[in-house]
Amino acid sequence: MSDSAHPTNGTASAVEAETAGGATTDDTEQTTDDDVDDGERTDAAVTATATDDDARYTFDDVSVVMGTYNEEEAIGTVLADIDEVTDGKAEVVCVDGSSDRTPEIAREHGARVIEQEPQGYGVAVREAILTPDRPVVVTTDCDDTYPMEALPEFLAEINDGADVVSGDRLYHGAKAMPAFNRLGNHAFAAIASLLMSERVHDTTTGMRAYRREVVEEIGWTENTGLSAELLIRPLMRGYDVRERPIAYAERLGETKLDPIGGGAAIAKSIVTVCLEEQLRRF
Ligand SMILES: Nc1nc2c(ncn2[C@@H]2O[C@H](COP(=O)(O)OP(=O)(O)O)[C@@H](O)[C@H]2O)c(=O)[nH]1
Ligand SMILES: [Mg+2]
Repeated sequence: MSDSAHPTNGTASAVEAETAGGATTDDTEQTTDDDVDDGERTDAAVTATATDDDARYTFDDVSVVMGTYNEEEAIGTVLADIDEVTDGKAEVVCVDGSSDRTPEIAREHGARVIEQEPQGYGVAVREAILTPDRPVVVTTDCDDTYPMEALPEFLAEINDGADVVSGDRLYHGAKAMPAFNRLGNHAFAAIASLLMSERVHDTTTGMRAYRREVVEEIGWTENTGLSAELLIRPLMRGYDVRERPIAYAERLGETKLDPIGGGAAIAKSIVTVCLEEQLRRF
């Protein structure tokens, strides 16, 4: 396990994955220089790995999804970046609750817009991850904080066998993040690591790539805490979850998360989800 790209691998219990779609190969080798997957995963989970050159996913297999809530300042930049980095190939899905011009701008950029009353981050993002039928789903926030330039690296990790690739904002210091949030995020990672007996570094990041089977096979329960749940449940079920350092930029527009109420909700989600997953093992 190297420091520069700390992988987060599950403990290989109770894996429920079924075989993947187009990229399934017979090649079950998933070794990388820092992948410490300990080899007890089921055959089905292991065959969900795209490691054969002919079966590698491209951006034609990727959907980038996000909740959008009054993000007219940022959405043009975010969608233009995705377009540029993926050469226009990635599909974009926005679950939108805006009262400003966000959905119009999204449509102008060719995104698919699903309208939904604003009910919180997790309600929007759950809809967003379950909507596409492409084999790789990438989440991001629509606030220009996340580096779309990292999409090729995330896709490469999926092609290398990862089930979930999670962007770790704290590795590089996250100086653009408000200090209170940064402190909170370090605390969330510490609590989750203790409860899982597995070191994680950033539980609430909004930028991750998932094999579609992972998002479909797990039942998601959290709202504000969905981001943490999306890391914890796959990891505790033995999926190959890898954290990768990413840059994090200052937000365009206003945050939609109340730091205190939202932080408390996230802490509660982390404890609840970790305990549920521990109990599930018995
Ligand atoms: N559709 C929808 N999107 C939301 C809602 N709440 C937050 N979002 C979006 O979810 C993403 C994360 O919210 P954000 O304000 O960036 O949270 P922060 O990163 O914790 O500051 C942004 O793209 C928001 O526009 C909501 O109730 N409905
Ligand atoms: Mg954000």
